[in-house]
Amino acid sequence: MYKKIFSGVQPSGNLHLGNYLGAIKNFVTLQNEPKTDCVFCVVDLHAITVKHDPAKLKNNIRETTATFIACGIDPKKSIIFNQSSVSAHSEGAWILSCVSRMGWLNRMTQFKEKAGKDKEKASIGLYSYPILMAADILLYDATHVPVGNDQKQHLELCRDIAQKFNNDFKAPDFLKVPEPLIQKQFSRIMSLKDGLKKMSKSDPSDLSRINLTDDKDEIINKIKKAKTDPLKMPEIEDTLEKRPEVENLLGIYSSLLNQDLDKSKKEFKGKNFSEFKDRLSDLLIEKILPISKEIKRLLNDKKHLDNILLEGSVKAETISSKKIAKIKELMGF
Ligand code: AQP
Repeated sequence: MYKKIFSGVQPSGNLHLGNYLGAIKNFVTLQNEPKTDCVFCVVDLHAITVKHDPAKLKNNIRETTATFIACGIDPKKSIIFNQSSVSAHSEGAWILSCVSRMGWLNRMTQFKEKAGKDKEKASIGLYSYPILMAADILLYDATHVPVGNDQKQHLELCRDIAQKFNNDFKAPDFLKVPEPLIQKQFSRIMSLKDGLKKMSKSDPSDLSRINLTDDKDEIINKIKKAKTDPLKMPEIEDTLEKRPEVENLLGIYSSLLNQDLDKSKKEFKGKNFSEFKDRLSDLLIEKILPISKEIKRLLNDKKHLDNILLEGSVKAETISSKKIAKIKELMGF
């Protein structure tokens, strides 16, 4: 079956292990599958939904682009571009916001988490950003969207929007209803400081995450300081519900090796944490350091990165301008 993949990552700095294991690693696998076309977007319009530093935005866009490439996305095989350079995304978001219902958006838990107690002061963009995300996906007729578990609800909203548009404008199957691609295991990597909180770019503590630009000493230090508990490493039959930090670290280890949690549990059962942490640091250094070095190398040639984005934008523009023209026609413009 032919697959059209679309996914995006916000250029809000500090891309981390959660972004890699939850999303980008999967992008690379998909890119290399037969009968699959991929579009990967640096979703810079999403990055302005919270306060951002204009002086840093351009470099953050380049850094996210460099991260895609350093992780294995090949601009010759996949389209890589930044959202703000293709106007159909903003136009599509407005049109689809007139199809979406307030009640649907009011249910989005990520807005509640991100806006916190001060939701009156949150931007309208933060509230409505899942509609922009829907436009991103629907403009490219994506059949599948690889995301981390935190984006599942937004994908469901995107499916609802597509179905309502098709019904309202009597255009069956015009907007393709996409399937989420969420890994069965390890699709939600948690903070190194709190096993109940998602690893996130915006966490004020740098010790809460492994950044994809961290060096060897930073990785060793962060794993050394990662929260654990006073017990020994679990036995295979132990459930980890009450030990979220241990579950998370073992999950990271397993995901990096593409192996079952049980296999990792067996490897370290009953051992001291220090032994496990040393092995985890070594593994992270082996897997993340080459990415980190490649990101830094690519960032030395800004022009090259800008050209990749420009070429990707031209291709993305060709696809999305046709789709937005048809959307407008169906709406009677
Ligand atoms: N902790 C995570 N575990 C698994 N997957 C994750 N993703 C993000 N965090 C984790 C996945 O990475 C992709 C890109 O995410 P994003 O940068 O566009 O936005 P986000 O989900 O809001 O990421 P952050 O790190 O939490 O950013 P901030 O702090 O800026 O809000 C998505 O597929 C996401 O699921």
